[in-house]
Amino acid sequence: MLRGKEMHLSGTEISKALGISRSAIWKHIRSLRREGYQIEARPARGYRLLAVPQHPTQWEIQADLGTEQFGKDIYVFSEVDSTNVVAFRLVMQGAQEGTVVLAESQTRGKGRLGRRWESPAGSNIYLSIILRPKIPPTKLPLITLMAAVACAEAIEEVAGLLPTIKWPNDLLIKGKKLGGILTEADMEMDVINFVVVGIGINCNMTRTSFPPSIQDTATSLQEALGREISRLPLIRAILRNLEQWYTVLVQGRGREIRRRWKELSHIGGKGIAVTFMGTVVEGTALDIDDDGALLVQVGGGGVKRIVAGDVLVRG
Ligand code: BT5
Repeated sequence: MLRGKEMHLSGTEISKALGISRSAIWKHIRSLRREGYQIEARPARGYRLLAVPQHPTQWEIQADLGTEQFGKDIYVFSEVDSTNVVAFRLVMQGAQEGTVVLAESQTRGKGRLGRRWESPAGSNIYLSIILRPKIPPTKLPLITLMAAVACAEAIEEVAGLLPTIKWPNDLLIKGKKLGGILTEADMEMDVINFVVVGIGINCNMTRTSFPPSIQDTATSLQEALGREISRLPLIRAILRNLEQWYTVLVQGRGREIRRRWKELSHIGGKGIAVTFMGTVVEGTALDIDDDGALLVQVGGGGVKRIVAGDVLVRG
């Protein structure tokens, strides 16, 4: 209603036109501001729109989404500590499965094991989604793998580039890190209460805008394509693909995820070293098993099963 208006619109006018109370209007204005809309509020005059956000909004994403459940509720913020942290808070407030949190920037973007995810403003995707899978906790690693597959396919659909996946959570282009996935769960011995899957994808960043520490190892879609990409269709494609692959997972068809994951795997058959909490396993990446664990052929003909760690590809 405020779009294209030079003058202020009073609370009474808006309230009449939309049939909602003035306090409801104020609540909406506050949530629009959190999304990056600049709205002036003057006591005797009302509201005036000064600037709209440059990033995809909740309504734009939902307009042509085509999912059943994922993205029914979407929260978009200009800046948060971490979208995963916000998603955890929303679960405590009763958020439903498929609720999405997006931010333009993160002040404490999280990688795995306490590492940091660089999250500058205005150019990338930082997205978290709340899931309540009815699967045994042993199958949890499959969530990360299915999310990696869904993101790789979404990127191919929208940008025409198919990333490879490095176990367990890296999306790579030409061996450089384009994105990462952080799966965090709240669980008990034999039941998963909920899961938050956090996805970071570098979209419109140039090499020099990466911090020096990751300039040689990170890449973005803009770098790979030589042009900027629009984030809106990519966000939609990610949510659609996630919903499809998640359905495959909860229907117990993990084998299909495993098969697709292997086609996209960056490490199959390669010499690797996997590090986890100070221990290193060296060998050849063989496969993943039905629970998403990595199987490594080690010296002497043995096979080690690895459930967590960082992979270094030797060649
Ligand atoms: C990851 O961790 O790859 C998981 C990243 C998940 C980020 C998303 S953004 C939305 C959601 N909210 C969050 O707070 N997090 C999730 P890991 O495998 O531990 O990789 C971290 C390492 O990647 C760092 O130690 C750096 O070396 C490198 N890195 C950091 N930021 C990067 C970036 N923007 N692009 C490429 N590499 C990066």
